[in-house]
Amino acid sequence: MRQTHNDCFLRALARKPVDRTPVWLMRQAGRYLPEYRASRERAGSFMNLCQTPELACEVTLQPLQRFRLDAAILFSDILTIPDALGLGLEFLEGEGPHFHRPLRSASDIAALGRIDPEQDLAYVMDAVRLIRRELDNRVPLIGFAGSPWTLATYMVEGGASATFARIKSLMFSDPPALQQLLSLLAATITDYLSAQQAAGAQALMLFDTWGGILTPRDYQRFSLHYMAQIVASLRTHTHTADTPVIVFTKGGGQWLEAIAATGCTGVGIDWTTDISEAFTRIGATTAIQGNMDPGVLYAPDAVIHAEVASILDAVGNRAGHIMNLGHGIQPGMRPEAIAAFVDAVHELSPARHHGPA
Ligand code: 1CP
Repeated sequence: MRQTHNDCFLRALARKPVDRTPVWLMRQAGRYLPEYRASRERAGSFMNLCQTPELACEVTLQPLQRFRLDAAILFSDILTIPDALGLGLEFLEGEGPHFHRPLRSASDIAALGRIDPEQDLAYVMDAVRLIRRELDNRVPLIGFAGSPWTLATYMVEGGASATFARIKSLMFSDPPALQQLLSLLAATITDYLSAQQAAGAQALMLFDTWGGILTPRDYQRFSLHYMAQIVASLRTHTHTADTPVIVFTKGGGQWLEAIAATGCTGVGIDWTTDISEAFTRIGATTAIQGNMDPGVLYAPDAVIHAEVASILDAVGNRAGHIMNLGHGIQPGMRPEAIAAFVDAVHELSPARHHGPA
């Protein structure tokens, strides 16, 4: 396979020297882009957008046509796995995800079967292959999945939640039932990520959006334990042994050492952690991805520029930084604000990599 033309994202993940800091953004494809809204309109529904490889490919590439990004991320959703497991996913306009058959009892969990991602999520692998072909090695492609704990929250709640009443109720009243679900998800996610790698994904990311709602003990027991299993399994399979894996727990700043100890290649951090301290804690073994407060993107361009400078200053000339937000782009954000963020990284970061130490 040909070398990726722009490999600064993969080099930074490997903590190798780079000419400038690589940059991409979580949710870089999405409703803040008018061209995304047009594609979604044509698709008719969010699920149809995800399930039609030509459309998924089209929206994956849209942000790359506008901004000088160093990685593409597969356009899909973390909830494709629960959908394939039979929960019946629908995205209601303006309301977010909704499952027709949520898991409401231990017997619902016991009745779940195994899936074969190559078969049951073939549309995702078709999209990965098509995106790789269309990217033509311009930048690497990131594949992803939700963490077992984060998927379990949606599967048990039936959708988004403000209180997490149902998943917490299950966790505290019937931990073995939850652990059964998390084990099944860990095995399924491993197969799913491995299939994405086989289809062409060059780095893999685990989104643990809701790990941060747990106590340190329960984070270890119900979230990190299963992510560590996934990373360990990917490391033992020959074809994924060298594939970089990024683990992102939103709100996980106090657990960085434990996350790095899973053996992942990179750790995503949100904006509530000081990035300089993060490097001191885990930068000797692990790359760090983040961590601008996405809220800065509501501010004028000069403020965005100054915030990028402040993050780059905090990192200094240490290797292994990938610039990103601390969480995803929101629909109301201006595309020009994203351009200001990306352009500031291009303008300000080369001096960090070449200049005096
Ligand atoms: O209306 C629309 O067009 C749908 C909006 C949307 C988009 C653009 C959803 C529904 N998902 C996505 C794409 C998506 N989701 C990507 C694509 C790649 C990218 O450009 O980054 C990725 C990586 C995700 C991952 C995802 N989905 C996460 C983890 C990351 C995070 O943001 O925390 C989560 C929690 C979801 C669930 C989900 N899917 C969609 C929504 C609105 C939500 C959040 C629901 C909630 O509020 O809890």
